[in-house]
Amino acid sequence: MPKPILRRLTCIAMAVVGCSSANAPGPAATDAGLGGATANGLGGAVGSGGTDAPGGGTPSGAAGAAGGQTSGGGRGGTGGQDATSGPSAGGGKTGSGGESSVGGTLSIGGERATGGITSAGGTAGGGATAGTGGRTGLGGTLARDGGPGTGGTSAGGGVDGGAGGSATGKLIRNDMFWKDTSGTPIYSQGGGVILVGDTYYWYGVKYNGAVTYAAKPTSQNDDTSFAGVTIYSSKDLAAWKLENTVAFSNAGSWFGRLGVVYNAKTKKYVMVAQGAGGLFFATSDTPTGNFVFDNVQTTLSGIANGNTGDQTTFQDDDGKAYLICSSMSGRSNLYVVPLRDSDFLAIGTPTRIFGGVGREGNALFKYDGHYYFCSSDLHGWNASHTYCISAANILGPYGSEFVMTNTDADFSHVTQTGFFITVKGTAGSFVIFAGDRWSDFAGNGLGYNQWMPLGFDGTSPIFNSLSEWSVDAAAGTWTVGPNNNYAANPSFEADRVSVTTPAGWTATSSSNVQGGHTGRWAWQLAGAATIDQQVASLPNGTYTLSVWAKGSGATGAKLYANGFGGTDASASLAGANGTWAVVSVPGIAVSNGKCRIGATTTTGTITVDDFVLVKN
Ligand SMILES: [Ca+2]
Repeated sequence: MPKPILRRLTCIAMAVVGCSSANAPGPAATDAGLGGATANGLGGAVGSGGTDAPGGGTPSGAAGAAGGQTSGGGRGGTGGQDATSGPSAGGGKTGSGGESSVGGTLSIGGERATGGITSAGGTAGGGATAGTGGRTGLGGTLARDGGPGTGGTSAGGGVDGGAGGSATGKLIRNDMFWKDTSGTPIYSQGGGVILVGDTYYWYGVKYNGAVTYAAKPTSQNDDTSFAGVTIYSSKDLAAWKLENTVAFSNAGSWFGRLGVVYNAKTKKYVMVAQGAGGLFFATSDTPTGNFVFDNVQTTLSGIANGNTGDQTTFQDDDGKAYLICSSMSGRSNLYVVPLRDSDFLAIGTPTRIFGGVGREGNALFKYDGHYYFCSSDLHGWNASHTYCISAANILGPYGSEFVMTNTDADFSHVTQTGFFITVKGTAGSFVIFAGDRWSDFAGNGLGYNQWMPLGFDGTSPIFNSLSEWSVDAAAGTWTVGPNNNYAANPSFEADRVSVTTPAGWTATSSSNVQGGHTGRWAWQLAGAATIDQQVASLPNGTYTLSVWAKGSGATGAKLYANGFGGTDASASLAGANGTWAVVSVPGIAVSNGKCRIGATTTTGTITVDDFVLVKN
């Protein structure tokens, strides 16, 4: 069973971090050169904010504008380019620091304030002088990571330092079907991303069943027939352009689990996949070209049972490329397999790095000199927590297996380990966990691609189960998104089987039932029953809680929030009938960084799904 304890401990630690003072740049809100209390005011070209001038609703500091002494950036405010926050300026709740903005010495970062590019844990922006580290200064309360050294020199936030700076960040929204730049759904499963120059290329498989499910995500299918390998490009990791779809006439009955690596000797991009009954190789002169079939290895010597379970590719900084895989049939052996050095068109000698229990969804990333081999349980198309082993050398020896922190609370945001992207920028680096949600074949919710940022506690990776976050690929930083849903496992899709306590929740007298508002599952309370979860690590502020519900005779039913530092809040669910309807509890003023959310009833039955706890 999942153990949410780890997640909570981590969140508590994050919340404590969030309480310390910070030094994020504050938006400069002025009105035609004078800091007035004007909503929606625009800062003058060289205006100075006046004393006590509050920022307007959506103020924009103009170039050169200086925030007033105690001016507060308004919600949504944007610091102007080169703006200088005043000594006590407060960043707006979702304010963004300007590109070269400098945080004032006593400034307080907004709860989701975003530091400017050059102030991400840098010299004056995030925690240099006050020593609070970039993590609260730039990234907001929940933000983590940003890489070692992002925190200021005297800051406490070195290792976990500034998540920060995202003046140009782009939102990643999970739990939905992604669209490419032309508005067409992105069909890419079981693939990988490589970086060529300043452009990321994303390869994955388009299955015909994925098209069917995205068009009507109400019941899963088993149509794994191969439509092609899609190739998308992006410079910001958020907007993806479809460059090509490559079909292979000899793909076979199963084609998938592919990766692309570049061989400098042959100057070829090499695609490695499961296909045509073995290990399938194809090449292209360019990252987006029509990859041409080269060969299939049908028997892989040195790998138990002669072929791979799941697999991905990994290319190290020295250019060497590897197949990352488990063995077929039981999948109880894990391997790092060098590809043939001369052309990458065959495998070399496998090194068995782990064994004894079945693992799949195998993928590897490198961070701060350590290699992390991650994998999942044998849950078929369903979600799993994420197992991890790490080593200083890619061929090992690897240490003891552990479950990646937070991945047990909602089974890796209802995904299976897919692949990883290491984002290196001007202000830091971090790793994206690119999870595969095989919802087309498992029916477990919306969307195929769920990407979450990883943080680190020393050499221990920490999973941040976010539904929305902002990535700044150029800076190598990230922040929590303004519409992030803070509830874990909100749609009850993590548990693929019948349970009486769902992952991430506590429950009495209830169980999951099939037929969700979204996905396969919902949660049903019968008689005197309750389901709830403690959400920690919440930035203080006002929240709205909502849930979809239907029911019968549930006269005492209610949706509730408590333990958030204010008066308990609730809304009746007693009116729920046989049709799904949404009920909300607005105005939850969180002042202690946490909130318990749930639903309860005393009579009848009520079925709930799709909890959302979002900051206003
Ligand atoms: Ca559901």
